[in-house]
Parts: sequence; structure tokens; C-alpha cells
Amino acid sequence: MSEIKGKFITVEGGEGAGKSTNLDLIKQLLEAAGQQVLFTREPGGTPLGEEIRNLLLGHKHDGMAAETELLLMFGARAEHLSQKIVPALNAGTWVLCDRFTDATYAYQGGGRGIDPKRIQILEQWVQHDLRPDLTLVLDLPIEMGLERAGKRSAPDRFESEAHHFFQNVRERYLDIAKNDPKRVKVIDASLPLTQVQSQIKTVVGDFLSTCV
Ligand code: T5A
Repeated sequence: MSEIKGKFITVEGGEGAGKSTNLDLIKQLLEAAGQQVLFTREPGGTPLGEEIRNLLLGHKHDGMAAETELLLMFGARAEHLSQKIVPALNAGTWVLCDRFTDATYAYQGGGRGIDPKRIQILEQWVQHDLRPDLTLVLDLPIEMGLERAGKRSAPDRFESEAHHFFQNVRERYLDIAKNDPKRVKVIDASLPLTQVQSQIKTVVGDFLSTCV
């Protein structure tokens, strides 16, 4: 892990916060600054990870134990890190990832109520010292996000959860940002797209200026 040359950027947020909509802009901003960018996502990002994603998001295993869900997330992540993320970073490629371990703290920790200390153990085991260099949390009221996501497709296994689950997810993301303000930047995703994108441009621009 000590040879890492690329930067690792993650995008997080609740359901329908606008991650997919804005990831392309972030990629363009990084490429315009001369970086080679690998775009990927979690859960998923590798053939095995995408199969695990289907198990996690589909309804075939509704009611799976929270611990199973947590371990599957980290199973997919271990594969993703070893097959894709770490080799890219070592080669100097920047990695832009749609969700990463902050989602585990938010969903399995905040949403499912798993003790964050248990998540921390898995994080250290699977990632060693690798953490994102920059994380954007797209934040918006729960009803707004679910309405946006609902217009797009039928609810997956997570989108079918109750309101308090998403409230806990949102609060956990905001706690993460409060506790790590240098790395984690909150974007007000409830605003019209042009205003969301102007906040993103500022955050990414500030980050790039620290990388020269
Ligand atoms: N998960 C993941 C865990 O529980 N633990 C983990 O460790 C990890 C890694 C993954 C699920 O897995 C869980 C969390 C998730 O539930 P996902 O597909 O990555 O699922 O996440 P989703 O939140 O389901 O992603 P979505 O695709 O639903 O939401 P996005 O990408 O945030 O939203 P997007 O861009 O598709 O936008 C939704 C709609 O809103 C519109 C868009 O056009 C689109 O129609 N929109 C706006 N409308 C108005 N104003 C704006 N500013 C808008 N921005 C976007």
C-alpha cells in the first residue's frame, strides 16, 4: 500500500441523491486536470463483486441477516481492492468510486445498527491503511431522494426499507463528515442540478489545488 501514486475519490449519499448524475462531471473535471481516471462502483466493480451486488440488491434474499449483509459488502470490497482499485492506484491512475466503506458505516452501521467497532475491524483487515483521499457526500431530505429514485426504477432491497432506516443512514453520513471534515465534503443535493454541480466544481477544484 505504501507505493500508492493515484488519488482515491469516493461519492456517497442516500438513495436517489444524484451520485450517478454527477459522477460523470467529476470524472470530466479530473481528466481536464490531466489525470487518468478509473470509474468504478460498490458493491460491485469486478465480475465477482457484481454477482455479490445482485445478491445484496435483489429481493431473492429479503430478510438476510445484517451480519451476512456486512460480510458480503466486505467480500465484494476485498475483491474490488485486490483486482482493481489497488493496482490502478499503484499505477498512478486516479480511482473514482460510486460508494465505498462510508456507505457501510452509514447503511450497515446507522441503518442496520451494527456496532461501528465491528465495521472498523473489517475495514482495517480488508483495506489495511487505504482510505479515500476525498469523499463527497450528496445530502438531501429522505423523501426527496426516494421520490427521485422511485421515478427512475422499482425499489431495490435497500430502497424498500422504512423511513427511520434512511434517517439513520443520513445522520451517520453527516456524522462521518463532521468527524472528518478535511476528507469528507457535504454537498447540498436538494438544490437544482446546476447549483449542485457548482458546489461539486468548487470542492473538486479545491482538492485539485492541494494535489499540485
Ligand atoms: N450499500 C452500498 C450498503 O448498504 N453498504 C455499502 O457498503 C455499499 C457500498 C447500492 C446500495 O447498496 C447500499 C446502498 C445502496 O442502497 P446504488 O445503486 O449505488 O445502490 O445506490 P442508490 O442510492 O440506489 O443509487 P441511485 O442510482 O438510486 O441514486 P443516485 O445515483 O444517487 O441518483 P441518480 O443520479 O440516479 O438520480 C436519481 C434521479 O434524480 C434526478 C436524476 O435525473 C434521476 O432521475 N436528479 C435530480 N433531479 C432534480 N434535481 C437534482 N439536483 C437532481 N439530481 C439528480
